[in-house]
Amino acid sequence: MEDELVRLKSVALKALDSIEEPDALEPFRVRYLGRKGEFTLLMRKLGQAAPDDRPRLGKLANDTRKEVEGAFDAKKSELSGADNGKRSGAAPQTDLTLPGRAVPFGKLHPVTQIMEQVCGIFEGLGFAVAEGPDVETDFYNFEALNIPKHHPARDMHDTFYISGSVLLRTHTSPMQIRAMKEKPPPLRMIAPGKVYRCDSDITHTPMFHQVEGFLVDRKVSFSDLKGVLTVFIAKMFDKDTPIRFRPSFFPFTEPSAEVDIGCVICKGKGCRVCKQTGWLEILGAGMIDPEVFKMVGYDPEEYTGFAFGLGVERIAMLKYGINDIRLFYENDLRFLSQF
Ligand code: 2NM
Repeated sequence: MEDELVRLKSVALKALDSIEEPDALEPFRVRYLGRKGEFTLLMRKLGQAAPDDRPRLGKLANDTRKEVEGAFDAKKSELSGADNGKRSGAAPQTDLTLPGRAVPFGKLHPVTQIMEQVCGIFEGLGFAVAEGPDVETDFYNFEALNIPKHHPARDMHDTFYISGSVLLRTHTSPMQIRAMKEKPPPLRMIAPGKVYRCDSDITHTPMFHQVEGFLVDRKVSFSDLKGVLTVFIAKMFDKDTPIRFRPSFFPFTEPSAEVDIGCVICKGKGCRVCKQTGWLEILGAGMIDPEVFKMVGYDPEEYTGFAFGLGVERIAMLKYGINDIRLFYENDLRFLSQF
């Protein structure tokens, strides 16, 4: 009986301790202290004890019960707030001198910030901003860009297919194809947005952001492309950042080039980021292939144009010295709030 009393007391006090709402008080009282509660049930067993033990056990049972009742009353007044301030003897309730609660400010995601900066520069150069669906068809994503079925160039983009010829766009150029099909030249546009490729490591995420752009008119030349990209790089990075064009290949441009800038980390001296070359690749570009013009109904004899594309995360990583692209998408505010 003694053991049972000790156990009941500890169970009851523990249950009382975990109560945080006034509504939970009455069920506690009924269960432990009520007429048919645990204490009453235990005290009924007093009759079974040896007559000599009864007075001692009876007193112990009463004392234990009183102790729990006392704790219950204390809890009740604590939860009703009647005790506020009494303990310290000071005036109760609100401390008007406390500073107000700070409202935390959100900010734009670093990738969004860079995307807005890139678009802002091209808008300043007269480029309009195109929009289009993330879910595309084989025609807009590949066929119209001179990437026929079973062409090895399709392997460059590990495509997420939704069904047959419906897929997640692997670049933002489908928006540009749509724009060219709708409007005759002259046209200059950028297409910012999410793109998807089945690829994941420290420099690739299955979803990332691109800004692509193009300009079509009569007599557009490669020097126009160089001029526009030189201005873009001067505005995006340091004003005197070195820039170079390297021959490359894309199915939708001919000739094609990859554009490097002098390493922003080591200023061209050679470091880990630029793999000791002193240069960083940041853009792909070229003169739009006549085959693309035929697909959108432009006359390649009359018009020429240039196009370019860049990865927004890559620019953000170079600008901020971030070495793992996945940090952008872990939603860790300690990382994100730094930008
Ligand atoms: C790049 C590189 C080179 C490009 C081409 C076109 C379009 F639709 F006009 F043909 N848009 N973007 C292009 C050209 C994109 O990204 C690395």
